[in-house]
Amino acid sequence: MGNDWHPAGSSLCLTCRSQVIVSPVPDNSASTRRLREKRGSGTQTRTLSNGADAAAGSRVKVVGQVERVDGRSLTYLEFVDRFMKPNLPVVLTGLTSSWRSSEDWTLSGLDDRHRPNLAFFAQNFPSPLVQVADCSSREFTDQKRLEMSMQEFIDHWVRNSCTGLSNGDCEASALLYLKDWHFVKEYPDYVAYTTPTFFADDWLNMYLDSHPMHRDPDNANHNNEINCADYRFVYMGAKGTWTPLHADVFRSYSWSANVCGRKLWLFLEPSQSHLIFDRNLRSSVYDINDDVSEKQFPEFNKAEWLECIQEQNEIIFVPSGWYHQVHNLEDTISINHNWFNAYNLQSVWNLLHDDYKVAKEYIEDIRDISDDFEGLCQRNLAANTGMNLYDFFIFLTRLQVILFLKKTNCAYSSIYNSERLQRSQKTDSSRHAG
Ligand SMILES: O=C(O)CCC(=O)C(=O)O
Ligand SMILES: [Fe+2]
Repeated sequence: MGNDWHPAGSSLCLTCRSQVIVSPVPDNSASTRRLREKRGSGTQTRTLSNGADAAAGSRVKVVGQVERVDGRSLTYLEFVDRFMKPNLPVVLTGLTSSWRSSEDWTLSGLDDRHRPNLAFFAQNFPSPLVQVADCSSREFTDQKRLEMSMQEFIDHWVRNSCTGLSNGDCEASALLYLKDWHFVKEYPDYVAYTTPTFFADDWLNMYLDSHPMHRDPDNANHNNEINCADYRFVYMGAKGTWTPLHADVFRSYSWSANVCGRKLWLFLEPSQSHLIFDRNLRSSVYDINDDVSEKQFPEFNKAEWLECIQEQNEIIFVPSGWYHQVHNLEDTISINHNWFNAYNLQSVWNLLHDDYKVAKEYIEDIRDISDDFEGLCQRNLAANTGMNLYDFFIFLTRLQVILFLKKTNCAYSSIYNSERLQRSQKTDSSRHAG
């Protein structure tokens, strides 16, 4: 969809994963409490987290479950033919048994179910600043983001944990969800997991290991160029934390592995995306379990959802452009990557092209008085979508070189680094000479 638009100047983190919408909308979401599930003739309701009931009127029509396949008996070509090429979700089992994260990051609990080893995180990964979503406050099209240290986040989690309290009397306090933590970048020497072969053809993170996706000329930090952010994340949240309805950044694929805990996913296929938008195709539903206004979103009730409960050690493949909403049904840690490759590059281009048209329309009224209208469009496009048309063409050009060198077994990053070194030495010596 090309409707993911923030007004220029909004502070979208370029490596946040969700690509969400548009102009400010009033915060009318009473966050998720109850999922109404209509099957056949009856409507079932299911409690998702502690708290009040969802207002009547919300209807989530679940028409099927996501397929589950044992990843150990699936070949790469089968994965491509059955899921990646046709752009269909799947849950893969049996792929995480050797991961260090499964061992270090969890404590064993009842019935072989593990729970997060929070003390391990506080001790071993004392990140000074992590991004945390406050699941009960909406800010534009996403949850309100806060920054805090890992220790503060863990302290909050422990203080508010219901585990072990017989009266269920939890402190009424914000449900905080650590999201988009660039774990691999921050702790490159700690190998928490290996990317399963099915998801290894990843042009996005391969590129970002040596280049930034977008460089704002007003804000360039050339010295730091090599430390470009990536789309490899860890998510950690207590039972009840959740992620609002969205499609992923750049219309990338994502994969998400539960190191421990369980998640409920609701998926909507791309051909139905228009059903969750308002009449002007400007804003989309934030929380599908909310009392979605029929007046604002007249077609919402027609949407047909696929559901999946993802267990510990299972990996879900999220195809391009599928809207999804996610709820942690237990205290959960997951590893999530976004990526694209030849199979979904067309979707990335379609999104960029659509967003470019929206960017232009948005400032059409100042075209005549702008010195550099096209430049402004590209700047806004990058601010809202994470890259602009120039970034995309540069990406494609460099990518060909990277893929060629990879094929011929040359280490691209060492060539790139030595070039950079030579360039900076030249700049240094001319600076000294001057
Ligand atoms: O686990 C979550 O809360 C959200 C994950 C997600 O949206 C994704 O992996 O694409
Ligand atoms: Fe997502």
